[in-house]
Amino acid sequence: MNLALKLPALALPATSPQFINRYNETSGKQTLNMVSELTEGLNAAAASVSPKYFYDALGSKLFEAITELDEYYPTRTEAGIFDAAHTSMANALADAGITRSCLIDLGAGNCAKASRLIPHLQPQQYVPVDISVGFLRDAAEQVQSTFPALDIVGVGMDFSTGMVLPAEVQQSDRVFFYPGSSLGNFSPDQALAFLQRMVDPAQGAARGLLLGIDLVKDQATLEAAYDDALGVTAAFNKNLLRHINRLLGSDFDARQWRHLALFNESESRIEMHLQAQKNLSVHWPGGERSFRGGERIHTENSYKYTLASMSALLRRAGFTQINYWTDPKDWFAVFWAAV
Ligand code: AVI
Repeated sequence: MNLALKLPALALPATSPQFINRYNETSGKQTLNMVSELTEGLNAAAASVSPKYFYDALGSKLFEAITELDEYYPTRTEAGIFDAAHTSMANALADAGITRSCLIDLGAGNCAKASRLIPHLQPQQYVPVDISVGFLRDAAEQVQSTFPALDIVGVGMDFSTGMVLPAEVQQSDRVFFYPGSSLGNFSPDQALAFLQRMVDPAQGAARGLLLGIDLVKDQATLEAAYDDALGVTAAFNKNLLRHINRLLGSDFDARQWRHLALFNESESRIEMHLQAQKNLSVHWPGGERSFRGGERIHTENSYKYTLASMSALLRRAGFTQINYWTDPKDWFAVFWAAV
């Protein structure tokens, strides 16, 4: 049965989605914030850069390529779980009394993952949210042409700092959708605060959450996923230096840096670093930093959870009913958490 045909909307002509932009990438304040965040991280004794700087135009393409790699199992494993369990997921929403859901897609990107779920969950409203405003606008138009009667409100905003949504977003039956194990790029404390903002009635006001989470597994599988044979993840990591050069006017030379990906078992996280291959100096207007050969810049953490540790985190955040679905190898889980 083609479930898309069950949507009442197909009988109606396509309209344009609403779009509300709360994010201005090029505002002077935003630029100043980025410069001070970057220089603070680069000047720290243990240098670090936020992983959000991976995602310039080339970085986003490299990430898309990563998701196609043999070694990078999370994307295809999660897709398999959604394919196998979408009916059970729709039932979980119904069991929680959520009948006219507002599906809020955090970091929606091209909206592809939600588009595959919409026929099954049949939301009343779909709200893709992202900071890549132009890209999101096009993606929302595309979803609207696939589901012409669906009420779509695209929102350009940085949801990592606050979860207050525009008034146009339906207040009732809000279900957040946060796939891809993106929560793993926050520290557990940051993840907890993020989930708490989601359930806060004055902010996200979530009734439920569908969350994709990568699980702890053997070290070799984890490290290969972040250090692939083709070197795509290495290019993704080094591209950060090109992006910083553009933002800061610095003179990083990507050829002088080596990509490292290590599983830190005690912290239960993959760490990505860039390691200086020799003694070198980097300069930018108003500053500079010397690195000894072997010294590193910490560029990303990707935390891996167990079913028990993620269930506990969701409970601490205020979710009460928790279910999950996994793949046959228990490599990845999709959690359903209701308030
Ligand atoms: C976006 N995020 C969930 C990815 C991850 O697996 O932590 C980013 C990534 N970094 C290297 N490969 C993929």
